Order: sequence, then C-alpha cells, then structure tokens
Amino acid sequence: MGAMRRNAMTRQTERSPQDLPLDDQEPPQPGGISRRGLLTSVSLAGLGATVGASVPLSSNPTGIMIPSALAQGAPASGGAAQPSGPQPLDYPGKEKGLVVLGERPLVAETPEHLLDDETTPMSKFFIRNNGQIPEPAANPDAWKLTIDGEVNNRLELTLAELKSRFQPKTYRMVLECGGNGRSFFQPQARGNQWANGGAGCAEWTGIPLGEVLQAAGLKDTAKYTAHYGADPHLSGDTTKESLSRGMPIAKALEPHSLIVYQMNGEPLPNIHGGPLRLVIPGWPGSLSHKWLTRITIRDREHDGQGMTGTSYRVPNTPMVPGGKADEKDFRILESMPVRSIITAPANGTRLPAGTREVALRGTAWAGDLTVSRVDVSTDAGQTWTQATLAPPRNRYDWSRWTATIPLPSDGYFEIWTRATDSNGKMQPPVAHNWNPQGYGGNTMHRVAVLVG
Ligand SMILES: Nc1nc2c(c(=O)[nH]1)N[C@H]1C(S)=C(S)[C@@H](COP(=O)(O)O)O[C@H]1N2
Ligand SMILES: [Mo]
Repeated sequence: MGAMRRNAMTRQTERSPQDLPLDDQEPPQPGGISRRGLLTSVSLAGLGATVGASVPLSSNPTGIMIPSALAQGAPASGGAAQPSGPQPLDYPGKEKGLVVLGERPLVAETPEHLLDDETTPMSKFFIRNNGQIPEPAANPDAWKLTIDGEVNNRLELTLAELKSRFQPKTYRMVLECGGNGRSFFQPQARGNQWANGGAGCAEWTGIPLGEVLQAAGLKDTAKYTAHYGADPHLSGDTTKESLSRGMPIAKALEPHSLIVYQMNGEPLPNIHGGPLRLVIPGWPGSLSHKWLTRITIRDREHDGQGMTGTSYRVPNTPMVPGGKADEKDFRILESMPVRSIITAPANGTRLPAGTREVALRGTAWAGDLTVSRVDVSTDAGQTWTQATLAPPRNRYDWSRWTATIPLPSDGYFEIWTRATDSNGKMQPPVAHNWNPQGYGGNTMHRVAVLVG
C-alpha cells in the first residue's frame, strides 16, 4: 500500500492532462467488478481472523443479492486484496478498513460494519473530494471567510473573529454524500460506486450560519447561497471551481446549518475541510463545503459547479433506467431519503452451529425527517421484527437501533433491514427512481450470516 500512500500524499501537485469528470461523474471502474462484490470481500477480510470461514455475497444483474456460489468477481476471503479487488485506504489518521473508491480525487467509503460507533470517529469517517486536497492551513485562526452578495454589510471574518463574535453550538449530525447507495442502481449510474458507507455521524462544533448571515444583513433579494472553497480544481486550472453548490436561504437559516471548526471535539482536520467548513445536515453532503472561504448570497438559484444538468438532480417524471435524460425535467435533490444499515454483525459473519438467535445493531437516518421505525427480517422480507430505537441526541442525529432475532436453524441467512421515515415512507427493496448519476438510492441493507 506504499504506492497508494504516496499517491495520496502527492496528489496536490499532480496535473491532469484533461479535465476529469466532476461531481460524482467518474466513469464506472474498469474490470466490471460490482461495488457489492468489492464491499463483501472487504468485510470478509476484516473478519477472517475471528470467525474463520466467511459467507460472501454478491449480486446478479437485477441487484438482488445471491450467494457466492453463483457470484463472480469477489475474492474468496481473508488475505491481501487482489489487484482487482477492494483497495484499502492508506491515509494518515484513517483506518485501513476504509475502501478507496477513487484516488484522484481521493474518495473513500466506510464499510457498514465500521459505522458501529455511536459517534463516528474521525479515523472511520468517509472522504469525498471533487478536487485536489489543499495544503493544511499554517495558521487556522487567521483563515478568512467572506460573506458577500445580496447583503447590506459584506463581512470578512477570520476564524478567530468568528469564534469570538458568535456563540458556538455542538450537534451530532449525519453527513451523507448525495450519491450514497449509488451502487445499487441498475444499470450502473455514473459516479463513485458507494454502497451505504458514504455517510457518518460526528459531533460538529461551529457557528450557526444563519447568525452570521443575519450579521451581514440579508437583503430582501437574498434567495440562495453559493459556496466557495480553497481546494484547487483537479486540472490545476485556477479559473475553475472543484465544486460550488448552494441552497435556498431558508435551509441556510436553519439552526443546525453550521459553519464548523471542530469535529468530535478536535480542530477540524484538513481532510474534512479544516480549518473551516459548512455542515448542512439532511441534504446532500456536497452542500457541506470544505475549506470554506466565501459564501455569496444570490438573488436566484446558484449555477456553480455541481448545480446544473444532472448533477445532484433527479427527474420529476420517472425515467426509463439507462435511458436518455430530459434535463429540463430535473429538480435539485434536497432532503436525503431514509436509510437503515446493519452495523453488527458484519456481512459474512459465521456463527457457531446451534446458534438460535442473533443480536443486531444498526443505525438509521432520514434526511430532514426523523426515523419512525426500523424492522429486520431473516426470511427475505416475509416476516419482520421491529427494532428498538435509541432516541437521537438532537435533530439530524442518527437513530441507533438494536434487535434480537431468532435463527430457526443452522444454515445460510440474510438479515435485511428497512427504516420508515416520519412521513411513512419506507426503504424500497430495489433502487428506485433511476437517474443518470444515481442519487437517492436507498435500498434495504442486507448482510449474510452462516450458522454452523
Ligand atoms: N471544497 C469542497 N467541499 C466539499 C467537497 C469538495 O470536493 N470540495 N465535496 C463535498 C461532498 S460531495 C461531500 S459528500 C462532502 C464529504 O465530506 P468529507 O470528505 O468530510 O466526508 O464534502 C463536500 N464538500
Ligand atoms: Mo458527495
């Protein structure tokens, strides 16, 4: 993995011969290996030592999981990753169990079984970049943020001034990539092939964005934000933004929309946008701008990098999967859909013969909404058992859940989980509302266990 490490460390100085596709538009990985296959082998690798033989899963072309005997592509178990297999992340401060989905820009996801902590530690938190990773700030307190556009008083604040002028808030909140769950779309959608690990839930400390906007004095014409950061475009072209998204003023004024400088009580690390980033919970992670330098208030919807075409947009009229998109009929994806994942046992766990029940742990969240219930099944959804939800700490926190379910016999089981949101919408069994860049995929999560 030395080579990977070097790549990660030298990325900043690389120059691309041509513009790489941006905003989750990377083409599918060569080799045709499905993300589900890759993920399986990753969790198996982590399990080999403690549970012996493991139970690979993969998927057939309809996206339904099938046992390994019928699957192709995934290495059998254990050992070092095959050249074509999952690439463990090698990055300072990060667990090797994270899986690299792309090296340039650096993108890595957290396998579901590593999201088993109440609060996701920095070491396990997913990474999503669209451009280069900037050099760490030499003097974080001198970092400057500008608020301009449709405001009465343009503000230029250092991080030190921001901290001294405003009252900080700390909330535990889910940050989730808009493409989370993308790998479950059929046919394959464009972009990083996330399973369910393009998400994490950390304690974020910062200043409510709304208070800073009020201090700048929003004009009546203020309608939408536009976010800018210090990460250079992959090509090195200084006239281009790696990403520049925005949101309606009402979302910006929500008390949980924060300008963040601490993650889990520590100064925000460079890889997560330190010293200063936005955290805009419930909506696609791309709104949570890292290395934040400027917010421009606009009198209309933003049209920056990642706002147009089919980027972070979904069709109003359901389209034929794989068909041609009518971009005029697309709308911006706002609140993320409901999702539940099983965080223990890990996919591929082998339980001793005679085991007749299994304790499950998991977590669920629902964009702007709350999770009203989580159910689990061991018979492909014929019967369901309701899980017990722990109360979230604050709005936008995830809901940890537990359940104990009977295992009627030895043999092969798949445990399924599905969450229902506070509007009564439940996760579907297959990815729904296909779109070219695969947003909003929230299929039920499944793990395989073998008893005996
Ligand atoms: N400046 C900047 N901010 C950014 C991005 C980026 O490429 N550049 N990526 C966004 C996307 S798509 C996501 S999902 C989150 C990921 O945050 P993380 O890397 O801290 O997990 O950051 C967002 N903020
Ligand atoms: Mo994202």
